Amino acid sequence: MTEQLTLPTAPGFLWGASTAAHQIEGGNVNSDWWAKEHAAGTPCAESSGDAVDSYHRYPEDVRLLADAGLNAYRFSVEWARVEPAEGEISRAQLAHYRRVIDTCLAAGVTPVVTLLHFTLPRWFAERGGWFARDAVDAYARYVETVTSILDDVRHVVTINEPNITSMMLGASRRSTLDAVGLAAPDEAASEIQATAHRRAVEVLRGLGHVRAGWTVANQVFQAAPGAEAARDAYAYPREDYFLEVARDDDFVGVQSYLRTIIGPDGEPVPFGDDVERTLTGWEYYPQALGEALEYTHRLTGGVPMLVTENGVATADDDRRIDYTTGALEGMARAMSGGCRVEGYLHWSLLDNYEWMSGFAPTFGLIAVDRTTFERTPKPSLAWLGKVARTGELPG
Ligand code: GCO
Repeated sequence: MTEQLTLPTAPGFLWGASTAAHQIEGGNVNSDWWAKEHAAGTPCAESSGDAVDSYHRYPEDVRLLADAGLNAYRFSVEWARVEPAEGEISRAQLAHYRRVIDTCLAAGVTPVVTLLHFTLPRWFAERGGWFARDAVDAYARYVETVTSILDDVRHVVTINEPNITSMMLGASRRSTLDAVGLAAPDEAASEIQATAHRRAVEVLRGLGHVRAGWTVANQVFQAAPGAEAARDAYAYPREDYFLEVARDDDFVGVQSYLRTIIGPDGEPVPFGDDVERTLTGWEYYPQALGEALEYTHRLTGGVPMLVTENGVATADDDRRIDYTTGALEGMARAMSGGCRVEGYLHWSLLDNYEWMSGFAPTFGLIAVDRTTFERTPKPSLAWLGKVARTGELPG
């Protein structure tokens, strides 16, 4: 029996794709990640270099997205560009990001603006990053600065995946730098980011027209038989804490790719050799999104959700369509079960720089030639646009 699943359609629902500045713009030389990529013994496979030159080519990127029938674009503002030295604001860079917003609006695309997507200005990182005495004030000042370009913007993400940042900081503080995985988070960093987030929400709400939230990397923690308590203990500092903070927000960004099974020893259970893996080495598990939405709904007590990332690293675009079909089926079921979801933003619009893994894992709906920067939409882009227009999953 085929189940009849209905999905909402554009324009009432946000259907689009996500990116992040460091991963697509290129030349982000004043950021801590650029420094990390270029440090002796760097764990990064390669430099982000020119990335995919979206800093200059964003009009084409937005046009391709809009032409496919999508109506939302999530991108990030790069703090290291807007405030290249402490207290020194670049009006030209603010104007650049305002042009990105204007380009979206002119194309009928709703901009979803992330204020901080992992990368920090070097000056901020060098004085201790989130652990510096006045880190929250410095971040709040940056947020206030960016408000000057947020006219007509309705969706703002304050901090992307603070839970992953806390895990990265947890790993580095125990001097197992870059053993990122799901390391025990630095709980001080979690609290500082929560404080910074609340300050940003307050500033953004002051504008009157902005709805603010943060995004949480959802790992769909599952318990192996008998490991329920171990699962809960593992999940709390890595995920639940951040969802609890989101209870007071206007929306919460759900970012979902995979699941993690926790064994009775309280550690993730490695998956077997028979499991299909993606180019990031993750289990191919499209059901993750529906489960992540239901979990987030429960933990936040029903705060509206925006899928701010969901996708798969694969060189086979048919697998991307298959994965996304499974994910959207899960989303449709979650919605019919009472989850309030306001949009689906696929990760990613473009093949891009995947942090330590470099350019090899391709998540994009659009391929990019690394030498000429020529964009070539994959079939999945038109496919997602059709889903957005019709609310139907073909096949
Ligand atoms: C993250 C990000 C993205 C990634 C994506 C795929 O969570 O790491 O928000 O920057 O590229 O999740 O790994």
